[in-house]
Amino acid sequence: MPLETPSRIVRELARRGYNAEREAVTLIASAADPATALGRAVEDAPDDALRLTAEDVRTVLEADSLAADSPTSPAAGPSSTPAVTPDSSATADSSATADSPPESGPTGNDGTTHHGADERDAHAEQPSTRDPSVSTGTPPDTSPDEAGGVPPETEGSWERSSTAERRSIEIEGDVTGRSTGTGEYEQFVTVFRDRYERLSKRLRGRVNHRPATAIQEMTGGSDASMVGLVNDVRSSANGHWIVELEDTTGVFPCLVTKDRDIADQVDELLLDECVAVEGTLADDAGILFVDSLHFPDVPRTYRPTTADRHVQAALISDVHVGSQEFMADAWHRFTDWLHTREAEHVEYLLIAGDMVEGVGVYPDQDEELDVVDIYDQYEAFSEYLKEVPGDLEIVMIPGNHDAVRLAEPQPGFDEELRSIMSAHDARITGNPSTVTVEGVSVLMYHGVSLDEVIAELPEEKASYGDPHKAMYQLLKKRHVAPQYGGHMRLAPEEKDYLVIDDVPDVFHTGHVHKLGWGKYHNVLAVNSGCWQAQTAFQKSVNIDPDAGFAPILDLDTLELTVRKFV
Ligand code: D5M
Ligand code: FE
Ligand code: ZN
Repeated sequence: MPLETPSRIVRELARRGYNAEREAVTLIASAADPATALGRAVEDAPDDALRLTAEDVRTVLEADSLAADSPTSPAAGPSSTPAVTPDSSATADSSATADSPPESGPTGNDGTTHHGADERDAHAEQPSTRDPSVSTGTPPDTSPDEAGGVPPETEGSWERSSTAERRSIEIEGDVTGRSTGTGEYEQFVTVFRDRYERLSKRLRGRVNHRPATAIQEMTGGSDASMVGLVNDVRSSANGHWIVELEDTTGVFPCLVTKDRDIADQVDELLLDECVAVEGTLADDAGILFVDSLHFPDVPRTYRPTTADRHVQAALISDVHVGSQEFMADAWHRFTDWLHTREAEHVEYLLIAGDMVEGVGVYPDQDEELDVVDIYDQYEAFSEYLKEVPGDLEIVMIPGNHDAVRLAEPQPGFDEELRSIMSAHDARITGNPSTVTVEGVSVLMYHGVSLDEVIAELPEEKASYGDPHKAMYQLLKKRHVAPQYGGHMRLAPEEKDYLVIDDVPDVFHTGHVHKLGWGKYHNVLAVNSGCWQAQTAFQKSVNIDPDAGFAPILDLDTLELTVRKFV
């Protein structure tokens, strides 16, 4: 096959059993005759080498004078790089505040479709709106397969700064290898007790709370406060809200009258989340009239940590290899771009679940499978992953389509799947996990609970159009999947791995296949879209996925640039 683009070179090298340094691929791409250069480099590589280095390639290029002799080498052609105008690409300003910047979301090719561009978000602290919508520039009208040509940035050789020793990744909160849950009733009691202990701690300082049993003994008319998990929310005959809270001693009913400001906050309540209330007991002491309601929340003063050098991470999810709708061309464009100079600072790739389409995940899913065997799907995914430059650090968590247990927290891929995906030496961790990259903590969670949050909350607080707002709710509740029993399955471990103990600097999810990002109390929330075109099911329920985008995060400023590869 012709070898004009990095992804093709990488595929050809993979076919011959090699992984390669990014610069090695760049050098081959820029050779006068890439096919010959590749063949010679492979021939001359040490027998035991698994990874072709830039040095290996340079040696053969110099020996055989295969290097391109002018910038207009025969290999050069029209650009196949993604067409995003850098100066108009979307950024999420790190100085922005809650619910801030993005009336985010991709624009269509005609630049007209905006997520959240309607002014449903009427928060007072809304900063002046720039237009942070993704610029599409002029998308290439040919697919990379037809485009033929080396992206200009890959012409000639360029040195990547040698930064491997400055990299760091630490992982916390990973259930992999620690799962003890067998699903017995007592274990659910334990995990909810742990949830209560850890979340109530955040609220105890703010209210002078009493246990449910103590409140039951208090006299009518006294002030009282309680911290509890939401056991039930129902409306009374006259339209007020009755919120039943449960702590480790018992339950107590609380009444929020419909004409109070806080009635608006009742809309945000999910079952099983932890909240605090303050109020006054009714004369008969049978119910608490609520004056204020508090969530564990992220402090408004939270200051994120940033990396101390200019380095970037690509945040993606929902690749869905094995689906007929997997967008291979967009993926090739993305991986080609990763080989270009423009992407030289991208040193990390964080993938938030749904690597493959899986089998039997949804009814009738098999009709849309391109690869029907789950292991073959991972083999195929592994081939696509090989297109990613070998010098990127990759971290992956599973999602609901992956071949791990569905119940959350989900452990990382097992040995068999790891060995299938071993070419890249990716770090494999559970869903959720906190991945700290050069000091920046990224809470990675696939996002199944987002469906629940979006279904339960009013449109302006959480919607598929603004998935980051649903993420804000999870941050506010300090729990990635508060409501038990709906879409989200819970595995009762000895502790609640889904509690957000430490405030992350970045919260990265996927699952809903929509792109959206913004800052909540200075935490950057990013839902990263997908690489799967609309499926028949999605069409039937009007889900219009944002496919083929890669949000690129500056770890030194926490600014985000979304690049489009379709
Ligand atoms: O799900 C992608 C999005 O689409 C997520 O919001 C769930 C929704 N979805 C997709 N297929 C179905 C079916 N069959 N039933 C209900 N909801 C669905 P993902 O799991 O990443 O494919
Ligand atoms: Fe998905
Ligand atoms: Zn999913």
